Amino acid sequence: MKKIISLAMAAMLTVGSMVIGVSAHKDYKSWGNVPATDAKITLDGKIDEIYKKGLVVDVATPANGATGKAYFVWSGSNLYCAIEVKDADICALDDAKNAWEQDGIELTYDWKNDGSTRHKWMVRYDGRVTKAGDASADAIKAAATKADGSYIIEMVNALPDGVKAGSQIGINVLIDDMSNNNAARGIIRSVQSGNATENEVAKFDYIVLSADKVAVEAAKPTTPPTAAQTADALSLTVAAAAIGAAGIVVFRKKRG
Ligand SMILES: [Ca+2]
Ligand SMILES: [Ca+2]
Repeated sequence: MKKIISLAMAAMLTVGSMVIGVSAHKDYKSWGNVPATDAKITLDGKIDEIYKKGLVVDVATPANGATGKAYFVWSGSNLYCAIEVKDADICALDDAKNAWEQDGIELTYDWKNDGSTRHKWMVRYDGRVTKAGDASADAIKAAATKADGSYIIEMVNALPDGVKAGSQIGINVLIDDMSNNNAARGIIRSVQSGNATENEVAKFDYIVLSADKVAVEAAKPTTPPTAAQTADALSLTVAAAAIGAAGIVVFRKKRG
């Protein structure tokens, strides 16, 4: 009886916490599911095909010159994020300036999605990384490529212990957009980061690591597969035999 009462109380507590919410942070919105993949991803500052099957988020609010797209997939114990930035005025980098006063991106994860930690990295368009908050520099690897009017920053983080399929991760992404020879600065956020400034971790929205897997589609063959060729040859033989047999019948009828 005692056990039944304990179970009933546990059930009531569970229902209660679901109604009240475990923490306010979890009441914010999901950016969406980040699919898993077994595809090989090369950290080279280029958008691998598999990213296009991932979670894709616009980084374009408020509009302020630069815009971007952020791609997310996860694989094994790694979370990948690639951000492609369109920036018509990419200013020269200057080591004397702060990282956030250079063209580049800022990526922040709250691994427990409870507002308790702020793991932030600022990556400039040449791939240089500056850490902030609770982040360590070796928790991220980054590569970058730059073209006329655009750059790509590709990053991979090892997932901390306990972060797995089903986990929610608080997140904020923004683009630091300098213009006019570094004289002016704009910040471009993802729409989903609109609730919070870059350091208000407790207000972050979140991503969800999905168990669903995505794969790159196999390239279409340029010649028909062997099995189809064999089938075609076989049906031609059957057709020829049928014509032959019909020919014999006709011939016999004429003779008869
Ligand atoms: Ca790549
Ligand atoms: Ca710029």
